[in-house]
Amino acid sequence: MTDSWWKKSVVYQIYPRSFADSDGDGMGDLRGIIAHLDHLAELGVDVLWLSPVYPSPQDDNGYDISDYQDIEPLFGDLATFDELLSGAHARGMKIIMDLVVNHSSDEHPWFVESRSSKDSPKRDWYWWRPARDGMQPGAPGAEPTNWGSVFGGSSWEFDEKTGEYYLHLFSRKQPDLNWENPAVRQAVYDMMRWWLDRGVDGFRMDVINMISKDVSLPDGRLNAGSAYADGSAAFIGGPRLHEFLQEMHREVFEGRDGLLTVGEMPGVTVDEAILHTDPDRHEVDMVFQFDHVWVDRGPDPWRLLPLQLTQLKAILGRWQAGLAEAGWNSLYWNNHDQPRVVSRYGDDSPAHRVASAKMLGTVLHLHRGTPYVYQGEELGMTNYPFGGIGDFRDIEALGQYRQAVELEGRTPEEVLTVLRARGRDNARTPMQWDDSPNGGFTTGTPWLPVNPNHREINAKAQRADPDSVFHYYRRLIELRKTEPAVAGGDFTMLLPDDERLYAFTRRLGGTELLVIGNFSGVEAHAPIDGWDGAELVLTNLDEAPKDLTLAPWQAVIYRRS
Ligand code: TEU
Repeated sequence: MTDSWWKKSVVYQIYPRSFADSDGDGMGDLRGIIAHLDHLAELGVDVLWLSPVYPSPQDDNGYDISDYQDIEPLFGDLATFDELLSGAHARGMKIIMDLVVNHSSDEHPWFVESRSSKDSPKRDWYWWRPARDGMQPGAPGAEPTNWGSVFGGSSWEFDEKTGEYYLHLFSRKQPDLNWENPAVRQAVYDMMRWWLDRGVDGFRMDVINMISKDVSLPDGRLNAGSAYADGSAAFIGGPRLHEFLQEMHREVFEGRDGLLTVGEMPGVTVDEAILHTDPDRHEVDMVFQFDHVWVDRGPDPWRLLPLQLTQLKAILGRWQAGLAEAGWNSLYWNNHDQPRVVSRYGDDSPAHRVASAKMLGTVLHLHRGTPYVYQGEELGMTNYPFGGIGDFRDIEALGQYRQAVELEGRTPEEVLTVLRARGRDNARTPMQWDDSPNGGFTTGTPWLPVNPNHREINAKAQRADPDSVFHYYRRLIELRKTEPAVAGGDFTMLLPDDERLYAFTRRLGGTELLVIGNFSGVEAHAPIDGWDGAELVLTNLDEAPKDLTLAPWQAVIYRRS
């Protein structure tokens, strides 16, 4: 892809089941998205990323796909999808699809065939292995490796019918596809071309850095107190990953323009990301790295660490510097797997919610890279007040809770403390459209409750209020279009040792921008010289700071040339 239009673009992620429900079944759908396209156009975003909308048993809310070439009936049908696509295109927005091909659903016909017998022509489309040497198949501890699955329990499921195990890095209803088999890869490329021919504008590729495994499947190291080992050394950035991505590029993307590809890559390093995103290597346009959302996660998964701003800056500064020459960063605070950023790195109390949400947006959007806005982030939506485990629906929360409490002896309360703060359902409560009983999301019973704060925090109120988070995000997005240094400028981190202020400059030709965000509830002075008399481009509070002394949660952008 030669034009790199996506460097000047902002992507908006839609989680369809929680966006807008048009038919009262409590579940968002495509018609609901169509009804709100004007909200997105007004915000000014360029690309919509749809989390999976394919037929699925919904074990992991659609990340378990049973048919790659159709639409989940709960969400609509292909004709409605085409309508959504043309509605977005008519408003100048592109649509990229979620591509979930590390695994399929166990209800996909490929897997149904594969599990039917050891001689099935599709047996080798998945990872089947016998029990550990000398052990009784199905007996405790006889799994082929000691790996734990991301959602708790072993990553191997014993299948009575043929007496073997299949690999599932996620839930047992998400068997891993075997990318070693060229027929699997060709089937995936075929399917991708089919969507592109239909008019979609690219893909967000789910855990794409896990598709290549070390075929010897070595055990992982077992940590004290854990029931299962972390096997990721054998499948994160595996031996053939670059080869597979280059093959995919050749087979699917070559000769097509105007597309966007972003690979989700938990655990990817800066050095690997440079190789993945260097345009001369023809792999993907950008990756989602995870370092900056793992900053508050210590070695003990069930202990919360407070944010240390110096660490966050060290991490994002390293990514900015690493991809300065070749490659390109994606920028995100939020997605459907992360808690709400205003509750996590900001302050969601009534006094500071609006200011801190705007500050976080400012800092993110002014980095060098392509920003992603997750639905509701443009409203400053917050975490949900979850009570007990019965309030959660996410397979990850439920599975990890079971493993931690039942197998590893954690107390329910220590596990719940972390799930309330970090659990994925925080991102998945319905979009807050207005102040009516279900927030305008549905006329029925929402599949996950609407946050009670929708009476204060909702799109209708914010679109009518020029000082809202919504209009501030709109201005941030607009600034990317009007100030070339936002997309094109280089990046220099300032004040790396300051625990309150996040400060950096962006420079393009003779123009320089200074960006500062106060990540604290106290006033803070930035000891930076040379900006007297510079133009204040944007701030999130009524008063401009004096002498670079920022009020609590204040953000500023200055320009000089
Ligand atoms: O997520 C991959 C992933 O790494 C997540 O498991 C994440 O680290 C974790 O949930 C953080 O709490 C992708 C999708 O985004 C996620 O929704 C899916 O559940 C997962 O892959 C399996 O498809």
